[in-house]
Amino acid sequence: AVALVAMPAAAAPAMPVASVEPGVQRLLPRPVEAVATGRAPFALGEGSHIVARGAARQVGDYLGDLLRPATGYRLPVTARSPRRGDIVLDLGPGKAPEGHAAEGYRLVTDERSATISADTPAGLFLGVQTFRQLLPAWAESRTRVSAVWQAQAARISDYPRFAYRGVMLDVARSYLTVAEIKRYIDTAVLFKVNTLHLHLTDDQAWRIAVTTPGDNPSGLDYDALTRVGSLGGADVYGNGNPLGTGPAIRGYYTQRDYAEVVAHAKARFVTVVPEIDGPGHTNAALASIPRLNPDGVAKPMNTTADVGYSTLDANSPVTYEFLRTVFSQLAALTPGPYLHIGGDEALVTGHDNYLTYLRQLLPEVARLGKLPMGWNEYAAVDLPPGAVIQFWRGSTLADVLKQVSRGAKVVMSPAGTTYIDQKYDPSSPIGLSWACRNACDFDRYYDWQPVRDGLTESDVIGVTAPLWSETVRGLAQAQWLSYPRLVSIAEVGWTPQAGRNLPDFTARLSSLGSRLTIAGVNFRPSPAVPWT
Ligand code: TNX
Repeated sequence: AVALVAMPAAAAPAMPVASVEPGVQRLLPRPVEAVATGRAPFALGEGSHIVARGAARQVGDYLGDLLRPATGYRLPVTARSPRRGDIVLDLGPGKAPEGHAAEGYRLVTDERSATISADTPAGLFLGVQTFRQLLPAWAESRTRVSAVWQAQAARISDYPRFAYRGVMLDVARSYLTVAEIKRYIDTAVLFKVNTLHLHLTDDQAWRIAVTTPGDNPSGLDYDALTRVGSLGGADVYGNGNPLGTGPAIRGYYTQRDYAEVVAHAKARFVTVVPEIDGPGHTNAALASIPRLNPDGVAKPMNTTADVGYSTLDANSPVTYEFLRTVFSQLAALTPGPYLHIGGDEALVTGHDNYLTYLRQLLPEVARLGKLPMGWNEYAAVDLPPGAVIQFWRGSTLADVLKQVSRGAKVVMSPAGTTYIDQKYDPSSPIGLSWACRNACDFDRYYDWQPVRDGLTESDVIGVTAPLWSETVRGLAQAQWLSYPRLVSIAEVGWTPQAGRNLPDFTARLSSLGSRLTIAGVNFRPSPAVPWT
């Protein structure tokens, strides 16, 4: 993908990349416990195998695919007893740090082997991301490099602070291809992000195909959601702007496309959380299906960035027939536990209608065997235990706390410290600036406490960085706004609060530039980082 706007390219490393000493001091996010043991380093060689048995094989194959291009080694995934220079994926009960079976892992590197142990394949996968960062940045190269493939001798014991470590892509305001979403995932997992929230629908566009069901009492034309509703996007720049309009902004996912994204994510232990926003943020649906409107007349498509003017009709049975069809097809495409119902900024719905809408939709989500997730406004109604509230602003805090006391959980996305669609500073060519002004670099997104506002550590299941896309066109721009700030949020989600501090994080970021450059990932070389 080519950036359509002149923006600073990824930093040219100031020093030769090979001089960067990878090691435990460089890891992102910072592990719970990591020591350099002072032994001889691990050396990957021509004869190295990846030793992985049973359910560990999937992770072994992933690691092999990752390392073969740069090293040119065969790296067969085998079940042999480990030899010197092998990478060992050791899967079994009791291997992870105690109490952290789900995603914890241990990693030991020395001249004998690199051994990752975990209770689950997910834990192995996370350990692999750490190991990857111990290797020279050239390991990210997609073409062969002659480098010394050593990893510092270390002993690491690690597990996440939160189980939900997310990023949100707003594919409604601007479309991303399946290939772009896959590449975006591939980079995010390097920082142990494990959830991809896809904002699939909004006022400007509808991106997911819904097939017309056999049971269609109102005779709704679901094909129109993509035939009509996918042709939009947030065209904030207007015609002729170098940021581009037209095809880059439009598009939709067939259910096959969508399943392909979900499968790619799943193979990387990433859960996809699909969002169908409502009752507000629904103009594209109202423009596609006339009968969703009380007067039976389709709304015009609207490609402005305006919000808060649209609503589904909470008092029409057609609305719920429509939602049942959409959410049941989405549930069938969703192996993960959550369906996100949106619920934000329903400014013309009316409070009673808003409550009516949620009280009809939430049982539907439960009937589909899923837990609901929604923006914090939706805490206005009683939620089932395990429901998740995505906290983006404090306006409904009393409702949030009440629902939490009844068993709801919280994902923190406070706009001022997680919205990676905001400009870094006024010179950023893309980005909005309502949630954060002037100084919105990685430091601000790093230096905050996700457990606050009367919430406790166990009320919060994690964090998400939303990348709203009114101003974003294509993968390179998405990456530019994400890096390095998504790394900040990833560490907020992974590393215990007491283990985090900004100067240390800044120092660790410095070697990331070369890694991202070699990986072909666009980023903003933030001036505060001494990029090496
Ligand atoms: C607010 S945050 C929105 C989105 C916009 C975003 C732009 C939230 C739940 N709603 O509709 O895209 O601001 O930054």
